[in-house]
Amino acid sequence: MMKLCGFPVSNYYNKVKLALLEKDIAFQEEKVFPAQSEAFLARSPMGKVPFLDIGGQSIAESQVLIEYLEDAYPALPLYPSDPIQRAKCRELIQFIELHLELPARTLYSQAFFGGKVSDETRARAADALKRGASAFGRLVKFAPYVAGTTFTYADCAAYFHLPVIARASKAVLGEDAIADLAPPRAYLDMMKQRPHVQRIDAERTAGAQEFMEYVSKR
Ligand SMILES: N[C@@H](CCC(=O)N[C@@H](CS)C(=O)NCC(=O)O)C(=O)O
Repeated sequence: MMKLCGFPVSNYYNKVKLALLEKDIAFQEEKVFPAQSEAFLARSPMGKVPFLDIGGQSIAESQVLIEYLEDAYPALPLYPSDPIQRAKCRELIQFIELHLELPARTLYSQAFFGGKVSDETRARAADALKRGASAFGRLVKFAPYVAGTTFTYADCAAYFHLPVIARASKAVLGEDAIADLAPPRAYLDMMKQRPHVQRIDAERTAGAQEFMEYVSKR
C-alpha cells in the first residue's frame, strides 16, 4: 500500500494527507523527519518531507504528489472540471506556496524555534510577504472555499499553510504585517467541520512534542 512519509506537524505533509483522506485513497503513514543522510536523500532528494513511497518508488514535492493522486485516482476529483478553473486553482496553490509560504519560512526559526533572524532576512521577508499578500488577496475567493464554490486541493494547501504564515509574520514582523494574511475565522471554522480536518488537527497536536524534540536535537 502507498505510504505517505513525513511527520504530522508539517504543513506540506498535512496538505497531501488531507487530499488522500478526502479522495478516500487507502494509504499508510511512515513517520520520518527531514534528514540529509544518503539513505534519506535516496528517497527524497532534497531531504524534505512529504514524499510518497509507492512500492519502493518514491516521489517528492507535495504539489507533484497532488497531481499524481489526481491522475491515478480520478474517481473523486478535487480540481474543478473546467480547464481554466483548474488552472486558477493551481495558480492559487502556487501563489500561496511561492509567494507566501516560502518567504514566511525564512522567519520560522525565530517564530517557532527560539532562533533569531537577521535584519536583512526580516526586511526581505516583509517585502516579499507584502507583495505576496496583495497578490493572494486578488486571487482568493473564500466563496466559501478558497478557489470558489467547491472544496479543492487549494483548500488542502490553504488550510494548513495560511495560519502558519500568519503566525510567523505576526511573531517576527508584528501585528500590522498580517492584516491581509490571516484567513477569515469563518473559513477556518467551516474547514474544521470536516472530519478529516479534525483528524489531521488532532494528529498534529499529538505529534507536536516529538517534533520539538527532533528540532532540539538537530
Ligand atoms: N516544496 C516542498 C516543501 C516541503 C518542505 O519545506 N517541507 C519541510 C517540512 S514542512 C521540510 O522537509 N523541511 C526540511 C528542510 O528544509 O530541510 C513541498 O511542497 O513538498
